[in-house]
Amino acid sequence: MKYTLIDIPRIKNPKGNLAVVELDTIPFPIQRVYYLYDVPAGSKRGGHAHKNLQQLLVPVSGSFDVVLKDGKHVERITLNRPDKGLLIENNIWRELENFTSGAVCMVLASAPYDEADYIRVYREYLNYLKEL
Ligand code: T46
Repeated sequence: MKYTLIDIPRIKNPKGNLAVVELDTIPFPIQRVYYLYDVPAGSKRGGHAHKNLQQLLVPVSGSFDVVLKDGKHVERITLNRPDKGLLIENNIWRELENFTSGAVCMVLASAPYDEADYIRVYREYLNYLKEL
């Protein structure tokens, strides 16, 4: 499964901690930053794969689960530390759920938004994998 948990370098301080993502923290130059917030209880996000996009998901507040599928394996990863990010490479199906109240999912992305890069139907995703 093409994912990696990344330790985000942090500077600890009794006055509050500081985490830094720099060019060498992740394997791509950041082209876009967006974040999910005010996610209602029970709501699910994601439910798609990307043909080319790579992303780092960071739970800057609260926690949520990410379910990853690659057509053969399924993995559930709980993200609950602002200094631990989940790097998801391309061609991986992802579903996000179990957001706690006030949770914020910040995403650092390798490319600008492009709807043509999405596969939003699971059956189409499985067919796409067969063509690779
Ligand atoms: C992912 C998870 C974690 C934009 O116009 N620009 C953007 O940069 C994004 C990300 C979305 N949009 C539009 C497209 C849709 O009309 O915002 C709407 C909601 O997007 P989507 O249904 O893709 O949102 P999520 O939360 O299901 O998925 C997003 C990312 O799309 C996806 O890459 O991994 O967050």
